[in-house]
Amino acid sequence: MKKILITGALGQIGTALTARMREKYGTENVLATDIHKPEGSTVVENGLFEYLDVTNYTAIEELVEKYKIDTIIHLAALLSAVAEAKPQLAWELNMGGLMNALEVARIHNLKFFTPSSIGAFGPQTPKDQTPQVTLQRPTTMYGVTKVSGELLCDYYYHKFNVDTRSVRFPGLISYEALPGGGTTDYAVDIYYKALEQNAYTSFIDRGTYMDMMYMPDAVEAIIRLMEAPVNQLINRNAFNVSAMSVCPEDFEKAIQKHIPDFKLSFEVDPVRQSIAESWPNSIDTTCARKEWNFSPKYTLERMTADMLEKLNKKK
Ligand code: AKB
Repeated sequence: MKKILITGALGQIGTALTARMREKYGTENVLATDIHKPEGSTVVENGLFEYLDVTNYTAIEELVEKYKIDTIIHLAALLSAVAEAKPQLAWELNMGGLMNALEVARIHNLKFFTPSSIGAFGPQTPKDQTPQVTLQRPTTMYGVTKVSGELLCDYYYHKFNVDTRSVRFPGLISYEALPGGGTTDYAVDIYYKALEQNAYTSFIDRGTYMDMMYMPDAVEAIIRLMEAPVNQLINRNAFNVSAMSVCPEDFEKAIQKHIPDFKLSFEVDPVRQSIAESWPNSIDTTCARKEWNFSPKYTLERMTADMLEKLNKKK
């Protein structure tokens, strides 16, 4: 029986993943944790929840012992735009938290997942169909922590035999919880504003391509990778995963099929634009598809129809 501890469970991925894992593995087998405890949150109210500051090693260990945890899903981290504004805090949280969680996993022999990101690539990385193994010299603090995190997970696997697994997530689009301070956030915001105002002003410039994926595919990817037999995984660094390579005008066209008078305009944020330009246009997901059967279901069109329907219901 799995006993899973999720850190950063109130974040964009955590909110959707906690709900799905509770459904799949049983509410009593999934412990959601976060540094916040908002009233009325489904993550807090629909199952086990504990306050956890991941920079506190002892606090993680106490929860692992108390709930007899066998798997850690470590999601607590600052995203790219916030990390660029607060680089020291980003290092402290993204690396300090990861190191603590990995150490607990080593000592208690736990299975381990933490996400990397397309942010782990940099301007010298091949831009199109970026390979699984390639040059990684990111120019953002977020990217520095993500590439270091990938290496640290590799180290714990090779040196201590900790079963670490990871994916490089692209921009994730979801309706359950908002992303907190990423470069790809425009791709979530655009749907909210399309319904509220029939218009959106994008902080990412026209023609800027980045990889994206709908949250149900991201959640399914985590579960599939975690359930893949050990001997099936050839690559141990974070797997490239993505469902689409898109620019703001692609969202505009997809939304206009449902809201014909939707208007897209641009007011580019230089910080997030330069982060976006340092990332790939599209990444190659062959290894994930071959080694653990990654197969996203949502195209841009299908995702757009579902996002608009789900957000309309929330109104
Ligand atoms: C961000 O934009 O920072 C994240 C990511 C791609 O890792 N969504």
